[in-house]
Amino acid sequence: MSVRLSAAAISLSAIAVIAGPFLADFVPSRALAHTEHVFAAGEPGDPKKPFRTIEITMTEGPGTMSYSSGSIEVRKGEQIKFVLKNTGYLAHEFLLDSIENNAKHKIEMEKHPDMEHDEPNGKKLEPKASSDILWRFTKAGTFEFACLIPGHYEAGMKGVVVVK
Ligand SMILES: [Cu+2]
Repeated sequence: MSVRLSAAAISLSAIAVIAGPFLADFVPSRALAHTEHVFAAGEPGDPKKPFRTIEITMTEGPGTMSYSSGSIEVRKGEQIKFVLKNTGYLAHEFLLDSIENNAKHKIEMEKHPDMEHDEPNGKKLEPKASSDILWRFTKAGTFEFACLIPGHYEAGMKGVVVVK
């Protein structure tokens, strides 16, 4: 990691020498690259194209937290509009990603539990809030939606989308 960072620092300073005034243009695009995202589960949907709507509620029960659906099957290429409703008393999330990415993200959330999510593949919903996600499943496989607020995943807030 430190080797890669210092290599990047060297190439940046080399560019600074060569590019001079153009560096100002270069730096912001590097910063933007950080927020660019290759989504594991497909891509943001196109509202002009047909989609199927699936409503998912999020709530808590005695000792449990869950989504109203724990397993969803879709066809490869299909667009799904997830209509999300938090009917509980706590904030919840719906983060659609690969199982591996959610596992990594979960570790980050344990360090930064107040992380906010409002992304094409993930939303955080306050109690009684609703939102939606339009998603196109371009890849076959098993993906996961999860709430990574510490403790929620363990209490049952996870589900799978099986794309065939
Ligand atoms: Cu939750």
